[in-house]
Amino acid sequence: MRIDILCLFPEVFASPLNQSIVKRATERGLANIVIHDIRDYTHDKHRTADDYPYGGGPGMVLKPEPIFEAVEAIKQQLGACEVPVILLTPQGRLFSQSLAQELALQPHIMLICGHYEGLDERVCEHLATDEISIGDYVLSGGELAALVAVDAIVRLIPGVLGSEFSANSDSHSNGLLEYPQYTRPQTYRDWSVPSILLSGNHSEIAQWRRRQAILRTAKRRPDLLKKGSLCDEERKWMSENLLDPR
Ligand code: 6GU
Repeated sequence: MRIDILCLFPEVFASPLNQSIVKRATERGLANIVIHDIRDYTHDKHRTADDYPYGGGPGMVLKPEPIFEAVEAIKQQLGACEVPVILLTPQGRLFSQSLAQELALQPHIMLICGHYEGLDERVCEHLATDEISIGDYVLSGGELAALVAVDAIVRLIPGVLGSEFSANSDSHSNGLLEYPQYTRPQTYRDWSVPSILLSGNHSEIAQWRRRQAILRTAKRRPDLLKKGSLCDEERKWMSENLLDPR
């Protein structure tokens, strides 16, 4: 999968993309992440990427020309036309595991990082195919949001994780938070690992984990349970245990 990232602060990306799973995906040729400096597509000697907002007001606005020219140059170079062009902005729709799963199946995506007070609306209207936010808070720029999205997407590219299993049991991939995990020692400071996990009874362990995931989700993120990720038997078990399955 090819991912082009357009931004004003390309140095932000070097270290995060060079660690752990994303690094391995790149080394194995499963991800090709290319960072572009929007200023490289300006034409004046000051490399001006922003300007004052029409109508007045505080802050600066990213100019449309370098962004359009960057996207068009990259598309032309690759012979690409139907590429998702995704704008990272606090005004976008909320990023999620299911969107990460969708994007991980694309052969190519482009990410544009906004900055300053904003970005000329013509980029949103006539260049971007989608606008994404990573949460209801404001970052200084889209770079960190792009890194978050890239990390979530790249680990879902088929073949990137060791076993398909490890992505499937992640929190959110089944609509539930993940069950609690334990490793050695069996007892640490008087705190023992739940004995069911030592029983060797795999079906009992699977049921315990599933119920722990449901309990934890009901307590911490009841909003997630509304989406109907439970079977009838699990709903019955929840109401017997005074939990509200919605
Ligand atoms: Cl994508 N950009 C910025 N600047 N702030 C954000 C965001 C994106 N998502 C949440 N906050």
